[in-house]
Amino acid sequence: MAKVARYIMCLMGLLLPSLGHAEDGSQLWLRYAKVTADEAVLRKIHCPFTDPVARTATEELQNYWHKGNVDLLLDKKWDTQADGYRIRSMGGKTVISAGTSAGLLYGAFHLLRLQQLGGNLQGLDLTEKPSYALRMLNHWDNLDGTVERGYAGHSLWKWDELPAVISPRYREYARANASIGINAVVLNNVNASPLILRDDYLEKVKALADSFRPYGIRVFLSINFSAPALLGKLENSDPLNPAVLRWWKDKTSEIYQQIPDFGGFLVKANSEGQPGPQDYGRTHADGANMLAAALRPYSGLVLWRAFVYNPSAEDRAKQAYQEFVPLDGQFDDNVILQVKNGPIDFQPREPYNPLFGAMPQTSQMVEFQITQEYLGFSNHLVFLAPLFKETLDAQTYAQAHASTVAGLTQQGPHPPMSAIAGVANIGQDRNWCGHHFAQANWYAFGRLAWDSSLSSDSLAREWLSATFSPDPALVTTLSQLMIDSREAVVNYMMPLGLHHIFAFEHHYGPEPWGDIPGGRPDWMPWYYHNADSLGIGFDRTPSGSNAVAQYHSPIREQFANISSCPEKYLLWFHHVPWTYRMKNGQSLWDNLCYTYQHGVDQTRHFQQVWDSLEEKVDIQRFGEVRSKLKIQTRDAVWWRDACLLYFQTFSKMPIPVTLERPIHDLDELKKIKLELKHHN
Ligand code: BDP
Repeated sequence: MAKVARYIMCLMGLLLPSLGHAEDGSQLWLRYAKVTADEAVLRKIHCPFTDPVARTATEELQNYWHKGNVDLLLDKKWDTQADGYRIRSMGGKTVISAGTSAGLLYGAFHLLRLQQLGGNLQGLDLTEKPSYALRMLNHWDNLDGTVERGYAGHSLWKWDELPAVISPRYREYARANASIGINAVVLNNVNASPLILRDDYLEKVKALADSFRPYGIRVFLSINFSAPALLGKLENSDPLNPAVLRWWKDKTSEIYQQIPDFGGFLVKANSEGQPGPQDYGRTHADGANMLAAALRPYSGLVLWRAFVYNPSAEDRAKQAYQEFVPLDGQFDDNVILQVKNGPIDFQPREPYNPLFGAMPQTSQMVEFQITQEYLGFSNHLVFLAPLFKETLDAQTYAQAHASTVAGLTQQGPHPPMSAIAGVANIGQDRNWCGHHFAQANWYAFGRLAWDSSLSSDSLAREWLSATFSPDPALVTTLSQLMIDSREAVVNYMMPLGLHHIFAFEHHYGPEPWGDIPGGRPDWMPWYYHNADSLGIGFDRTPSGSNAVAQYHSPIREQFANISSCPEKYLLWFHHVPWTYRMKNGQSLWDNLCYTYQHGVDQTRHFQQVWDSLEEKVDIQRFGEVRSKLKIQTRDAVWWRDACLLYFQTFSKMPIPVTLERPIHDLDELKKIKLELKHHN
C-alpha cells in the first residue's frame, strides 16, 4: 500500500510545478522525476543491445520511465541509415523498434516526452522519421573560451582543462541535444583558428567526441582554409597544389584515427576576411572539392558556407547567388552548401534566400541563427519557431514538387543526405542560454530539424509544459505570448521590411544614423534603409538593384510589384514614398509610427501577462524573466524613439497625436555608445 501511495505521489510530482523551491533553469526541459527503487521493481526495461547508444536509451528509461515494461528492439525492416522508430503498445508492454541504436534513443526520449506531457500512453502506435538526416548545432566558440555572438557566458568547452578534465556538463549538453533529436555539432567558430587542427587540440576534440558519442552525436570542426600554410608551414594553401591536398589528407586521416565517426569540416571561405580558394584564383568548388576528396574515404562531409559578399557596387543581397549559382553541378556529392535563411544576415525578418531552389544539382542546407545576435541578445524574449517556419515553409516555385525551402533541402540531388544547422545560443550560464525563454529556441530548432511540419504553437506548448508546468492556463497564455514575441521584435526594431539598422559591430540597439566615414558601405545602416526626403527602403526591383530577379516566378513579380509585395517585405524590396497609402489606408509614415508603437505595446503586454502568472511559476525563474522583460520594454521604447525621431528628419511628418510621445531626444540617443565586445 505504501508503495502504491508513493507511486501515486511520484506521478503527481510529474504534473505539479515546483513552486516551493527555486529553479535555476539548469534542467532545461528535462525536469523528469526520477524513478525510485520501489518503482523500479514494478517494471522492466529490456534491451538486448549493449552498444553505448542503446545503453543510453535503456538507462534513460530505467531512470525516468514510470509506466510499465518497455522492450527496445532493433528491427531490420527499418532503414539502417535513418534514425526513425516505431512505438507500439503490445501485450501489456511498450515496444520501441528502430533500425539503429540512435533510433531507439530517440524513441526512448519520445516516450519520456509523452509521459511528461501527460499524453495518452494506452494503445500507442506511432512512427517517426526525421525530416533531416543531419540535425546540427554550430558553435561559434573560440579557443580562448569566448563565444562569437554568444550571450550566455563563456564557451562550454574548457579547452585549457581538456582532455584531462571532463566537465559533467558535456554529457548533460549531449543528453539535452539527443532528447530533441540533434545528432551533430560543430565545436568551433566559423572564423576558425587553424590551431584547432593541431595535435593537442585534436586530443581535446576527441575527448568531447567521446563524451557525446553515447548520445548519438557526431562532432564536426570549422577549419581555417589557410591551415596548410599557417599550421603545416606549407608554401601556400592553394587547393590545386598537390602538397596542400596531401596535407589535408594526412590531417583528415589523423582525425579519423582518433575519432572514427568524425563528421567533417564546416568552412567559411573568402568571406569577411577569411582565407579561401579565391586567394589563389580558384573557385569555391575547387576549395570544397579538395576537402571533399580528403574526407571521402571516411564518408565525411564538407559543409561549405554560402555567406559570401564583398564591398562592391553590387547589392549585398544579390552577391551569394551570383557567386554560387554558376558553380551548380561542380560540387562533389559529399559537399553541402550551407545557406543562411535570408540573403543578408539573420535579420529579425528577411525573405528567404533566393539560393534555395536555384542550384538543383547541389545539396543545400539551411543555416539559422539560434543565438540572438540581431534580436536583443539574451535580454529579449523572442521565440524563433515562427521565424524558422517562415523560411522552411516558404514556397520558392523552383520545381513542380518539393518547392518549399524545407522540401528542397530535404530532397536534394544526393539523397539520403540532408542537413540543417542552427548557430547555438549555449554557454556556461547555469540556465545554458542566458534567458530562460531562449532555451525554447534551442528546443524548437531541434524539434523542427526532426520534424519540420510541427507548428510553432505545438512547439511552444510542448516546451512550456516541460519547462514550466503543464497547467493549461499557463500553457495557453504563455504560448500565445511566445508566438507573438517574434512579430513584436520585428515591430519595435525593423518593421515593414527594414533591415540592418543596428548599432555597429555589436548589433545591440538602434543606430539608423550610423555612419563611419571611410567604412564599408555594406556595413552601414544607410546602405539598407536609404531614407531621404522622398521616402525609405531599398529598391530591389528592376528599377533598382533587381535582386527580385533572383526569385522564381511568380514570387519575383509579386515582390517586384509594390501593390502585391507583402507589406512585411515592402521596404526590403521598394523605396517607398512617405505618403504612400498602405493597405489599411494609412500613409507609410503613419503606419511606421503605429507599428513601432504596437511593438512597444506588445512588450508592455508581455510584462502584464508574465506578472499575471506569478502564482504559477517558481520564484527564481519568475523574477529573472520579469527583470529581462523590463529591459526588453525599455529597449523597445529606445528602438521606437531612435528610429522614428531619426526617420522623421527625412519625412518631416508628425508622429500621429494618438500615439505616445517619444521620451528621448535624438541627440541624446545618438550619444549612446555601448561598450559591448564583439569577438572575432
Ligand atoms: C554575422 C556575424 C559574424 C559572423 C558572420 C558569419 O556578425 O560575427 O562571423 O555572421 O556568419 O552575422 O560568418
